[in-house]
Amino acid sequence: MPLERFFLLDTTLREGEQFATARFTSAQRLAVAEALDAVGVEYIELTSPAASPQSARDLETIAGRGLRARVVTHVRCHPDDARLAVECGAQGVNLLYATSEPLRRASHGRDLDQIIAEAEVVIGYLRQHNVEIRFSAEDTFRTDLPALLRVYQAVAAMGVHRIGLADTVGIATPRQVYDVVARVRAAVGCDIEFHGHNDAGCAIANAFCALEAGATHIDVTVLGIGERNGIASLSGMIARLATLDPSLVARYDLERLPDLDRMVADLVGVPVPFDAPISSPFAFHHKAGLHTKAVLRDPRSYEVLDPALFGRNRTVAVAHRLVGWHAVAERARELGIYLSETAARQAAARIKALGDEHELDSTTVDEILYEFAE
Ligand code: HCA
Ligand code: CU
Repeated sequence: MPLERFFLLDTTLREGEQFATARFTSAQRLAVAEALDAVGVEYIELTSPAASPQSARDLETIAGRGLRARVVTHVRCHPDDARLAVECGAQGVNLLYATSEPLRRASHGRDLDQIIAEAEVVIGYLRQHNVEIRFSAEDTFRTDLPALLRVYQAVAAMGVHRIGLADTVGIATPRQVYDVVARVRAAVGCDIEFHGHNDAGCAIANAFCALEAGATHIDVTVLGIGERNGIASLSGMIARLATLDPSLVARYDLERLPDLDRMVADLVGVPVPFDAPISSPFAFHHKAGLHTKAVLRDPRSYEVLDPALFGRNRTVAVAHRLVGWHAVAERARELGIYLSETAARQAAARIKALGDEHELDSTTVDEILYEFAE
């Protein structure tokens, strides 16, 4: 059954470098690779060594570092690039060839027979070297299914370890991903990788459906950074899986995720997004009275993820006019003050009235609580 055997391939150092504000120095590339390795992702994908001389040197350094993760590089399906990848010591080579009609026209102009013939040369070369080989059809979801299956079956017969499905333009729907992956799953025996962009906000949902349909490898980046608005995020994918069953992600060092997200956010000069699963400053923050009442009684009422799993704490907001008396009483307890229910209700009423007048801060609220102390 799917979900039991899956691998995360982090491509922050390839797809992530394609993010508008990303430019990692060699030292930063190494630091990101080591941080990813410490979290425990199974694969780390690096920019093609053909991209620039420093990219080739960085691949050599990181692939030679003895990380637990497999270090793979992402290259065009071209003999020169494949050779360079092998020479730099990559442990895996992720080949890419555009198969959709719009991209074939705008990009390389080859037909399917030519694509398959060129793939055979490159895959034949790589098979003589000790590397994991993946072949991905760029823009999979705008490629017609018979053409797609033909390409995948051809490269599977050439002995690739994995084929890749890429939602390059972020157009696929979760159901479509499920259906296409299931069709591909039935047609080839090798592993299946999914790479999904977030243009329509479906990257994580699509990646999850791919897993449900039998994909084995999911591409992610830290915070989801990548071309345009990026792909599925590492923390998002982990959150998605952990809500089903924390044991699915128990092999990762989850407490490192918030730091890793902050580190990459700093490197590319953005804040950790407010809607980032796990790492958002507000991911475990509760505000409205109804929510705080229930969550203080039983965290599972409004939390599907235990913040402690990720080394985070729950926070309960009191300095606002939506506050409820339970939250007020809890804040008083934190301050070492005892408030009866009546006093807590009165304090809450005062906070609400003040909150109608202006913004509140926690110092003001604490002062009110001290006033009501018995
Ligand atoms: C791109 C390439 C890619 C490749 C994905 C893959 C995409 O930058 O256009 O190798 O599977 O989204 O198609 O990132
Ligand atoms: Cu991509």
